[in-house]
Amino acid sequence: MRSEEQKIIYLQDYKPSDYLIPKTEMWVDFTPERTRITTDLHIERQVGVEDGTPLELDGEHLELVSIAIGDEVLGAGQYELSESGLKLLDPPQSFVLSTVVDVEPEKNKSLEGLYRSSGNWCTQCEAEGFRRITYFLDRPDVMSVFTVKMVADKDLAPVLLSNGNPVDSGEMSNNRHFAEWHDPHPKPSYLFAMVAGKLDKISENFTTKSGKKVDLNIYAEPGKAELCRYAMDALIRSMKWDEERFGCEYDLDVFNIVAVSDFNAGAMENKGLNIFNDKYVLADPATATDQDYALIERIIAHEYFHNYTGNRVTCRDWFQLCLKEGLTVFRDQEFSSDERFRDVERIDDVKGLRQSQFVEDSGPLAHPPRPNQYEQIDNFYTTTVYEKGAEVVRMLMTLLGKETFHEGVDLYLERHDGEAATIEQFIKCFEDVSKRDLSQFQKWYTQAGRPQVSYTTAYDAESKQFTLELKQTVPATPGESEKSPMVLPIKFGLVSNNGDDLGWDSVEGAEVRDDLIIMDKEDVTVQFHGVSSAPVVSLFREFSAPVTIQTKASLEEDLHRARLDGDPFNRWESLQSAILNIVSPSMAVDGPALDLDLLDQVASALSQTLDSQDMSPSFKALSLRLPNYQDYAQRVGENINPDHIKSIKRDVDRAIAERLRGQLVSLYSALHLPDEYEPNAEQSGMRSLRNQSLSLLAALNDKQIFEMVETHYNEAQNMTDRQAALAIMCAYAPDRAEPLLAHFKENFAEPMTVFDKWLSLNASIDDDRTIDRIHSLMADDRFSLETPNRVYALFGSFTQGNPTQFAREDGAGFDLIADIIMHIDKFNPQVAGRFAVAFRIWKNFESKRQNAARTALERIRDMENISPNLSEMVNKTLE
Ligand code: 0A1
Ligand code: ZN
Repeated sequence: MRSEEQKIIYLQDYKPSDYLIPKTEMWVDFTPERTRITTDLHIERQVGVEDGTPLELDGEHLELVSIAIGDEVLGAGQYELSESGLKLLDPPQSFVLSTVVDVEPEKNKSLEGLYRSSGNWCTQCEAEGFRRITYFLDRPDVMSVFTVKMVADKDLAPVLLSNGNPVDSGEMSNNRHFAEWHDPHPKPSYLFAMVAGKLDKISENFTTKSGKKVDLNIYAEPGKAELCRYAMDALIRSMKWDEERFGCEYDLDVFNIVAVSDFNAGAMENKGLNIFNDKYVLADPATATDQDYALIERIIAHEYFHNYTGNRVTCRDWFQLCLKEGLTVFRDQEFSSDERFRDVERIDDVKGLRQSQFVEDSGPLAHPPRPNQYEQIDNFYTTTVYEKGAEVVRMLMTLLGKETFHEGVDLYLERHDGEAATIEQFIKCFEDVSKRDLSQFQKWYTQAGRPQVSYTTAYDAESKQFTLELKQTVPATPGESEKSPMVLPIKFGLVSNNGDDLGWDSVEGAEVRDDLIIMDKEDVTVQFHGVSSAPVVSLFREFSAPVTIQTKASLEEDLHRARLDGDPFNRWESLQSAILNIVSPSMAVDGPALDLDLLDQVASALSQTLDSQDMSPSFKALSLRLPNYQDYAQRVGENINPDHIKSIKRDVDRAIAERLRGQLVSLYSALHLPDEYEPNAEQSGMRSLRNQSLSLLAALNDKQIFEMVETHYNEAQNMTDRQAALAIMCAYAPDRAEPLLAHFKENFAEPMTVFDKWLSLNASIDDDRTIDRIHSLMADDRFSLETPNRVYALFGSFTQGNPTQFAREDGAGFDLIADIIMHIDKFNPQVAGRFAVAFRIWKNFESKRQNAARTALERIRDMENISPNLSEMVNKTLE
């Protein structure tokens, strides 16, 4: 039952606020029982707004102690209180509103607003958490200059932090002390933050390009500060990179990061005081994998980059979320590409996009990067807003060229500095610098779904003419049946027999600039004149637009590109697509048997890549990651039986492993790493290649190989190798994994970040006893459904990494997740809403599994007192 009809918020209803709050002063008094917050809001009515217009401040879960305007205490009749806020009935034109409220952070398990994590107080205000701290106009286009004085017991909270610069601190009576912070940059309330508690820190400093010294501190729970060294290194590199690549210089005297162990999301870009989920900060070689290090680097950079793209220029309203998120993800991707191997980063990013955003786009939750309606904004922190948003920015760069693109970003940051902007204003900056009409391009922000592209080619040897016919269609998505063609920047090459790109004398039919075709219609025929021999066309190099290519290339063409394409992305892509094309007829439940002989040719192309002197170990490792379950499932599309897909995948992996056995064994044995562990791209690529070789060998299901895996585990000198060995065993030999899992728990799983790895490994095992196993893991003393990291580790790994058990035919996997979601929804609706995403693929299953999933979803939908977050997700999924 829907608890009440949800209110839908529409973009077209946006209206600027009647009142603004240019200045905010807060006094925050922390005690174990409650926190008392006294706030002075300096409020101004906007010019043109009528006298007598009421002011509606947001406020939730607040206990109002007193309220006054200036010296006048307000009485009943002057304001109205409700569950969602406080309404001043007839406020003056310009005034100071003083409120005193009490909140109870100890009881706040939603992890929004002010809450306690391991005894420390901290806040999370994006998107609408500030209203749980005090009454305010909690919307991003109301920006205020904040001054915050924090008071607490010296022993309970020796550290007191807020945004901006520290301006004062001192001792008080009764063992109490205070700290005052002032942030000179006007900011929306979602960027507000406070932390009070017992924390250790590491410190460094950074001198900006104009010579300003900035103090950098990373705080963590006592005893964990030394684990923040890599995060500090990543922060310093990010600050430097942002100056060099985007000209963005840090703008406060201090930059603080705090790592907390209870956090719904990854991290938060609060001005001058980033708060992080500690799994994205804490690392040492014994507890973190190479992948963890890379993620830490990315997320530290991402939050730091928000200082300009998000904080200095923020969003006018929450519909514009991808204005800050898409652009900032693009920036963090570029950072990693500059710091590591660009080609490998690109492939990894595209793999991630396909695994999450493509699935979202093809299901009931599809929406454009800039949606035009929502019920709960928390549900819109999606992969479409973030990752597709980043792809759209990348296409702008491809379309305009790097130089003009950067001029556009410079203009945007200058023109809108200190403002709350829109996508239209962003695009306008690029139109102004490029003098190009980008109105059609803007559809990427407003239209959901992914273009499907097909093509044909013809070469006429006599006239030396090469013809490329391209067609795009955008499939309907929920609520959007009519779609118009998108602008597709297609990076391409005409690959000759020997792998060189062929040139041409002239071209007609479309705008073609060097290696770029700009396709802006449904159908385009491009004629290249003067092409000296028949080419194999390589389209969407570097994955230059987020589309799906529908045309099935011949095996010969795929393998030609896999061997010789000058673009590493398409080399990698063509090998993957060769496998999927061979396998796809057999993927239907009643399809023909797999033609294993065809895989010989794939194996030989792969073997050539592995032998190549030109390719890096990380690229080779990526090539060895054969298409995974999700890749197969996306090919099948509908009527999916996960058991069938899994068994086909196993056959393919085994067939290729058999053909490459000798080479894989020698790759594994011959690669020697330096004694000292470094989490850099070079070393991690080498480890990845060894681990990937071993993983593919394990598909042989051979005792000798499993012994190699055991040795790999026992001799591992770092968490990357240890976890890899364990993951291989869990995937290929669950029985042999048991003693290793026990050993791992006994000897390594002391820090919670490693305990979480252990939980994930357990939940990934494809075995009918896994659900029972999960129940017993939940009984572990260290497990708690109230800590998001535990929940993500155990159940995220189950729903994402164990498709056969999550989507069991008897529905037990769906039921388990439904129970967990319903339980969590009672105290943390954000996390419950996020977990409901696991069901977005339910209509793709065969009918038995579909029915089981529907029953589970309906059970959630009908629960009593369902939160608005979860209700929106489940209803949309069921629609
Ligand atoms: N803005 C942060 C992530 C974030 C998103 C949503 C949150 O609550 C609904 C909290 C944090 C980022 O992009 O890093
Ligand atoms: Zn972000």
